[in-house]
Amino acid sequence: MSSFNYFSGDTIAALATPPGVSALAVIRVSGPEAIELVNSVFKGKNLTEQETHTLHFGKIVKGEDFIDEVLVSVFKAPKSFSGENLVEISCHGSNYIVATILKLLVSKGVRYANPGEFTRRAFLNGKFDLVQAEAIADLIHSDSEVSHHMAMNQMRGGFSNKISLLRERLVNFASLLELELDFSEEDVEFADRSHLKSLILEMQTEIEILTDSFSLGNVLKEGIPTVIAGKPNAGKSTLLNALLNEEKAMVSEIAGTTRDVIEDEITISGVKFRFIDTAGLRETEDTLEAMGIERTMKKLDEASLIIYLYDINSTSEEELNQVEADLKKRSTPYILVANKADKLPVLEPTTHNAQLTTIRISAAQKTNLEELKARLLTLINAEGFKSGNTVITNARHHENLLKVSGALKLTIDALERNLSNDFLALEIRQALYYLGELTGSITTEDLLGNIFSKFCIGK
Ligand SMILES: Nc1nc2c(ncn2[C@@H]2O[C@H](COP(=O)(O)OP(=O)(O)OP(=O)(O)O)[C@@H](O)[C@H]2O)c(=O)[nH]1
Ligand SMILES: [Mg+2]
Repeated sequence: MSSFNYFSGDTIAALATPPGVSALAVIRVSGPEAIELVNSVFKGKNLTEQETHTLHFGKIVKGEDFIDEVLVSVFKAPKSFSGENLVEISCHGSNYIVATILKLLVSKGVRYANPGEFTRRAFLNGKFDLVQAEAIADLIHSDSEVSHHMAMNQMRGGFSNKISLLRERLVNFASLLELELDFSEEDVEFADRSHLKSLILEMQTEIEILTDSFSLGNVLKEGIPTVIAGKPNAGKSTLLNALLNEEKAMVSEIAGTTRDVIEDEITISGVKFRFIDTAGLRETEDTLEAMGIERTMKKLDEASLIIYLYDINSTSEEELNQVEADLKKRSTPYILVANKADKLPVLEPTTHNAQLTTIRISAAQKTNLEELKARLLTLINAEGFKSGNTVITNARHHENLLKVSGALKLTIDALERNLSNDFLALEIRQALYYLGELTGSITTEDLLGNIFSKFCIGK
C-alpha cells in the first residue's frame, strides 16, 4: 500500500456494491480520465460530450463482444463525491460481468482502487474533513437508529464544528502570544492571561464531556452489554430466550444448566442491546460450573447494565438486600428483576411501581417484558443520545482529545507557575496540533494510510 499517489492523476475503479449475485451492481470510476476511459468501452451517446449529473443508457462492449446493458451516470469535477471526474456504471449484478467490465477498464488504463481511496480523494479535494470521512464508514455500518443518528450527526459536521470552534478560539490567543514573543524586548502583554486561563478551563470542560461520551458512544454503537445474572434456576436463560424471541439458550429445571456465556443482540426502540446469559452464581464443586461462574464474574465487570434475576418464590428479603448492597458497590446501572411471578396468587402490573430498579415478571409467560425493556432504556438514558448530543464513537478521536487535554493541562500549569511565554506558546501550539490532526487540517501520510486502509474497496 506504499504506492499511493494522488497527484499523479491516475484514474481508479472498483465495485461499490457488495460482490455476489444481485439485481444490480455499481462500478465506480474516478479520476481525470474517468469519462474518456468509460466512453472507450461504452456504446451509446458520446459520454465526453454530456453534461455533468446526467444518466445514459447504453452497452459495455469489448471489441465486438457485447458485455452488458448498463446505465452510466456522469459527474464532472469538482461536482462529484470524490471531487474528480466520476462515472458510475450500473450493470447487472453478476460477478462475471463486474469482473469483465473492471478488467476491460484496466486494459484501457484504469487502476484498481485501494481501500477507501474514493473517500480519501474526496477528503484531499476538500469535500469534507477527516472526522466526516470517518463518519461515512460508521454510517455504512450503522444498524440501529442510535448508531445511524450518531454517524449522521458526525457526517453533517456536528463534531467537526465543535472542534473547529475550539481551535479558532485558541488560535486567536496563540497569535497574540506569538506577537508578544516578537516584541519580547519590550515586555508587552497582548494576550490577557486571565482570559486565556478561563478559555482553557472552558475548553477542558467541553473536551471532558466529549471524552466521557466515548465509552457510552462505543457501547451504543456496538450494542449495550447487558448481563443477566442470578442464582441457578432463576430463569436467566428463559428470560434471554423471551427477549430474543428465539430458543437460543437451553432451559431446564436442573440448577447449573448454563455453563458458558451465551449472547445475542436485539434492538429496543432504536437502541442496540447485547444480552448476555451467564452461569448461575453459587458455590460449586463442579470444575466446569466453577469456570462458568468465573466467566460470569468477568462479564459482570464488563457490563454496561446488569439484570439481576431472582425467583420471587424462594428469595428472602435479606438475601435480596445483600445482593443489592453488592450491586451498589459497582458503578454499573442495574435492575432487580423478580421472576416466576406467575406462581404468585396475583401478578400485579408494575407500571406504576415508583421504584425504577425493581420489577416483577414472568419470563416463562412473557409477562411485563415490555415494561422491563422500557426501564432498560430509561436506565441507560437512551433519549439523551437520540436528541443530538455529540457523542464520540471513534477511538482515534478519543485518543486525540486526550492528547489535546494533556497539552491544555500543561498550558494551565505554565500559566499558574508564571513560566515564560516560550513555554506557554509551545504548549498551545501542541494543543492546536492535536486539534488539527483530529479534523485533518494537519495530516501525515501515516495517519491517512491508517484511517483509509480500514475502509473497504469501492468506498
Ligand atoms: N413458573 C415459571 N417457571 C419459570 C419461569 N422462568 C423460568 N422458569 C423455569 O425455571 C427453570 C430454570 O430456568 P432456566 O431459564 O434454565 O434458569 P437459569 O437461571 O438459566 O438456570 P441456570 O442456567 O442453571 O443458571 C426451568 O424449568 C424454567 O422453565 C417463570 O417465569 N415462571
Ligand atoms: Mg441458564
